[in-house]
Amino acid sequence: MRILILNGPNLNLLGHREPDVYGYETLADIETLLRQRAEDLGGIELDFVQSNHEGELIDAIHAHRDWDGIVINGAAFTHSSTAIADALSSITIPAIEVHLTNVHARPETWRHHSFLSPVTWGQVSGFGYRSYLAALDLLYSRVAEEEQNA
Ligand code: CA2
Repeated sequence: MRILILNGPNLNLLGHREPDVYGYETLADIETLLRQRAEDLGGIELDFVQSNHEGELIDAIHAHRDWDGIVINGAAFTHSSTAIADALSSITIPAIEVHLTNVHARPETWRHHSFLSPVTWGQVSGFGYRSYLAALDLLYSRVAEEEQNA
């Protein structure tokens, strides 16, 4: 099983700025936790891509379209990018939208709308780094079940 973990703009700064909002874990810490979890689940192959550029995120979605699933934190592009939404609609594998913070509880109302939610399997929002771990578990469970039923 192969899962892409895709992270959008500014998430490379995680752990270094605004830890009260986004937590103390760096993106490298989250990668380590996900790799441990992937191993516990029986050796899921993970690829990690972070970019501050919309087109590079779209290229990563296209390049992994024959993988088994995508965990995506689109960061601010979540709230603006019809192009990333189109890229997710153009592939057939399931994607889960994740957010460290509960975007619906944030004071900025522009964070309450997601262009990605309508084209993803679902959203995990508000659990810090645990949002990523939950999304990996959910994708694993779905793909493993589909493989068993095939
Ligand atoms: O809660 C999330 O995971 C977000 O996707 C994070 C985005 C924000 O625009 C979304 O509304 C919710 C922001 C990522 C910015 O990352 C930073 C990391 C460290 C310091 C400052 C920003």
